[in-house]
Amino acid sequence: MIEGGVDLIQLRGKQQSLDELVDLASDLHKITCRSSIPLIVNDHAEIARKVPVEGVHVGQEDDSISLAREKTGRAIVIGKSTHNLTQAAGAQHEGADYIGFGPIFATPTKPDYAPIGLTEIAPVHVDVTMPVFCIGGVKIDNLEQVIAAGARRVAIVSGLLKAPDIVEYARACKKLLIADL
Ligand code: 3NM
Repeated sequence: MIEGGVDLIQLRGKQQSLDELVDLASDLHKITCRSSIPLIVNDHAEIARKVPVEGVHVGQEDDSISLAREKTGRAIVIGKSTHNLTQAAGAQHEGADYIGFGPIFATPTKPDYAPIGLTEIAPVHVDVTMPVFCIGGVKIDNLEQVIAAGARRVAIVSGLLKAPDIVEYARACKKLLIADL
């Protein structure tokens, strides 16, 4: 992914224990820091006390931004998942550094959430000033559509992980995103 040009990486391991995630974060950080790619850990702010990750990501049901900041004990990027315009504005008010916004399309990676579609992508960029990462079912095949709807940044999970050639897939996605800047 790094070779293909991703700008940051999030470690998301819903099935892993905290100890396993600490070990994974530590191993991953040795790789990401060589390329100055920020590593963000999902859900567990306390990992940031043990591993020098650059950020923590929380969901709507997880710690508040301020509690997550407190748990890390240091200056760090904190992002939040949001699923509608109200939550996006709320995350900005709460002091998030960036938001995830989605799921844009239905996705088996997050099966319990109804897709929000493309229509709120442009409005969310008007409502909030921090970076917005559109997420959920985003793939190389629909990326141009997502960009045309107003997205500047995307987070891709299964598209990348299932790609026959991850480097080329990341590179192709990056090319489409950069072309639109
Ligand atoms: N969060 P894929 S959608 C982890 O909407 C995650 O907050 C979402 O995976 C949200 O690229 C999602 O495989 C899954 O669809 C993204």
